[in-house]
Amino acid sequence: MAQISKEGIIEILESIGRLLELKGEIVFKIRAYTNAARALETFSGDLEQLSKEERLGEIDGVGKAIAEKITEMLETGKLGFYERLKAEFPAGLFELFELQGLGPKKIRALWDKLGITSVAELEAACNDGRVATLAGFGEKTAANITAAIASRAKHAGRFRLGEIAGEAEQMLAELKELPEVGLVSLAGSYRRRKEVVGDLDFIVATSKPEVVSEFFVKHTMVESVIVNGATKSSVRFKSGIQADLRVVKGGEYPFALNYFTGSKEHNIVLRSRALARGWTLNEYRLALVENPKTAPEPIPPIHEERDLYRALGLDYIPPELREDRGEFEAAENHTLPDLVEVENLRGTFHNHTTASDGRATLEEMAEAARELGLQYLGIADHSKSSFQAHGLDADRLLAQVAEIKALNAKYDGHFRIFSGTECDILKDGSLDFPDEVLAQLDYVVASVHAAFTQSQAEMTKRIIRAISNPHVTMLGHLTGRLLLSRDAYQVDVPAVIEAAAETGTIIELNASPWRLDMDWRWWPLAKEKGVRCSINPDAHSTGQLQQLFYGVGAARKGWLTRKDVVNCLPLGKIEAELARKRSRV
Ligand code: DGT
Ligand code: CA
Ligand code: CA
Ligand code: ZN
Repeated sequence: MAQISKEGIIEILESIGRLLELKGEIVFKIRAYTNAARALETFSGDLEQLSKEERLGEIDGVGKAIAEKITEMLETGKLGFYERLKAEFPAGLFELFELQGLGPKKIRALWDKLGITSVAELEAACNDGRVATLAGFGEKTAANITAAIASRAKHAGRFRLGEIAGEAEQMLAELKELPEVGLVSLAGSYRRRKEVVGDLDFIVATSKPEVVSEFFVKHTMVESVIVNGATKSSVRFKSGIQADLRVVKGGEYPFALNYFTGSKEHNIVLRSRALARGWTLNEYRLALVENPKTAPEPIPPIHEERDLYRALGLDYIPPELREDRGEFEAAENHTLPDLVEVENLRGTFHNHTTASDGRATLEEMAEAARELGLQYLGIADHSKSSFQAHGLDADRLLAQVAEIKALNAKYDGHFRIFSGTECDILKDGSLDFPDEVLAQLDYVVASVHAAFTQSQAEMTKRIIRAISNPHVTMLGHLTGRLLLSRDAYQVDVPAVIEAAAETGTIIELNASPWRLDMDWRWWPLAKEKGVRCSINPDAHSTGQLQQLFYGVGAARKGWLTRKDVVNCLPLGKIEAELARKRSRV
């Protein structure tokens, strides 16, 4: 038996061709491999037999050297030459070949000139304009690459929560409207508000499963149907995300909802708590264990999820906390936090206007915030070092301060705009504006926007130096990550949290669905150290103010209450909070 299929061999030959081109080898050497791959595609004979008879070279397009390599692959399933060749390149570079329209020559140029060795780095270089200005590339190529990266991510099977929330909520709302539907909910990672979601899980209680399933699979939002069954249907929405619909009977609903909300880790603990009482818990019901060793407790009636938790000796655990990260102990001891809600927010900081890279004017942003029912809006346009985002210099910033003052006079205390800046943290941790300028603002967000490749020690020192400045009210997007796109830079998060606690600096929870940074996993530590959070939409348009919704989801996952979130403070109290650090000695 051959150790490898013909398709496998063709793939390796093609890869070799690409790698040789990447290496800058002469054309005929490259052609030898691509031609051999073409030849094998149309060859219908028995490769193994031919190899045994040492007659592979008789195939048109396969020379002696490549015939030997094919034999090696047939016999061992591998090719030493290929393994050695691959080892000459950084591993991440191979992902770049998955991007449509990007060949070895361009990849070589990106690697040589910009040091790009991964899709994430390439996306960042497209975003900050480095690709467009590279010789032989230009705006159009950069835009094509950005589109190719987006389409690859779309099919990679993971989605930022904010990318698919529109489809999820629309389907949910329409299912709710159906007369045949009794109860309906989204479950899974979406309900738990994970920052990245694999697929959507809808749970419906109905006595007419066919009607509901039919509605689901025939919806205009559906691109293709994967499974169309009586109790379970799966489809792919236009965004590319898969959505599962599970149809259950009314009595099964709390169990199905609970099971499919997860997380898996949370479910495992719930099940073992049930077992300890002599019960088995699954996605449909709670039942008595068969042949119990001791007499089981009677099962109380369960009408909703809350009843299930109570039966298992627990306070109701909100979906965002169901990650088996301490929620069981707290639910047993009645110490679960009263989680922050969207309705608790009174204002927001870190928003951009047309003065830097936003799409709405100051006044448009203020009006949109008022419409959302907020009492105040913080403006924090970029500072001058973020030139690609049209960062403001001191003159333009102070002109904006005056403009805000005039607008505030008009609002006459009913609403307030706070003057701020998103001040760049420079390489050495100094700030993009001198203290005299910062002192004229209501608050300052300090963020890292360049020199991401510093060592962890340097980056940590840089950020801590920046937040040690008494004018820095809050730290913007702590790690710089762009979900599914750019990794966080190296930074010692606990050390920064410690420094924020010591200096009285607020840490931002950047609510952009691309960021959700600082990550929810760190907030319990920040809270323990007494660091407060500001949920900031980082809005670059009026619509993006609603990103606050994702921020609240992440804050809830981080166990935060309204007391931990400064922008739950009303106008009249928030001013003192903003001034608190500056007035410390
Ligand atoms: P995702 O879709 O990858 O973002 O994450 P989830 O949590 O939505 O996972 P999914 O859709 O595969 O399954 C939904 C829930 O169903 C999951 O959170 C817990 C439950 N579940 C699925 N498979 C298992 C399993 O093997 N064991 C247990 N205990 N629960 C499971
Ligand atoms: Ca899911
Ligand atoms: Ca699923
Ligand atoms: Zn920023």
